[in-house]
Amino acid sequence: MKKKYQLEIIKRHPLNPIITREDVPYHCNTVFNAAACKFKEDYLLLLRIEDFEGKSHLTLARSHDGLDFKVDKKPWIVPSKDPYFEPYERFGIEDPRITQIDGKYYVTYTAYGPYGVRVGIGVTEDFEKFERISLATDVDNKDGVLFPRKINGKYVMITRPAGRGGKMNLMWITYSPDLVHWGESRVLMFFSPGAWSAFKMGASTPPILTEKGWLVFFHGVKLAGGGLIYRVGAMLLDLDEPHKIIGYTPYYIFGPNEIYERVGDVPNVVFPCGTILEDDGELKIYYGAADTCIALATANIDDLVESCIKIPREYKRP
Ligand code: M1P
Repeated sequence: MKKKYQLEIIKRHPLNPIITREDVPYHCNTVFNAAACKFKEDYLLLLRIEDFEGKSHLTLARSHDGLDFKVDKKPWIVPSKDPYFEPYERFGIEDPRITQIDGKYYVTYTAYGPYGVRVGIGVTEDFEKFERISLATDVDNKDGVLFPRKINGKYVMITRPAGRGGKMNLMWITYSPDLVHWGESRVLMFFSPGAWSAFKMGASTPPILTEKGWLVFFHGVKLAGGGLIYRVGAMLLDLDEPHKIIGYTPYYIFGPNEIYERVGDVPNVVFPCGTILEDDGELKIYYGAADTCIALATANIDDLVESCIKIPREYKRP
């Protein structure tokens, strides 16, 4: 089998971008960074939509083929008015991820308020009623992705506790009996795998179960002369001891190249928050481009796993 060059593994859809603000039935500034899942016969995206005050909320979009999406007429999850959650969501809710666990759909999101950012968690069974469960982290900790099953009886989540603004390159893994109380935390990845992610990193998409381990995309950010560049790498984690990194891509495997990724509210950003694995091994990857629109790319799941392990490297934490 011919080996694929690292930037050939993930292929953009020719009809990109697949959702822009013109597709949103109400006025908004931008639409980007969407969670994804299948629900009944539909593909669902949970879109981050930024209004003209600069605040974000989350709105559903639905499709029969994973490409042609219809955006709901109104937002689904908006910043909470509940006295406990309100101060922490006052500036908006951002960057959702969806993880299905035991038949329920858990949404993790960035709660953004005057004190900084936290990971919020809520649950739905029908994509109508949404119940908040917790603000799972303290301040300045975001990019929370939940594993799709409990491991050793505990919920597992990757987050990025990284100082105000997240200007540090590390990810942690943490455990919970109930999605409210989190502990047994430890560093998952510290020190970027390369200069391409030296400025900061964060988990991008919820872990995908493969025979060889949990496959997780992460974003890596480089501070270049012209500003930040957001790119994507992948890592493979041990199935039973997910704090153990089996392998990872020392280089990025996806980065901004097309005009819709290079130009927008924040240039040079590709930011996946959701994937859908098809029965034939094709992985649909939904990503925000330049914080302005949503695009679709695809990859073969085996190629992605191979990209993590083909250069054997032991991940050494300092
Ligand atoms: O503007 C690029 C991204 O910046 C932030 O991501 P992070 O804190 O992980 O670097 C988020 O605001 C994200 O939504 C945005 O796409």
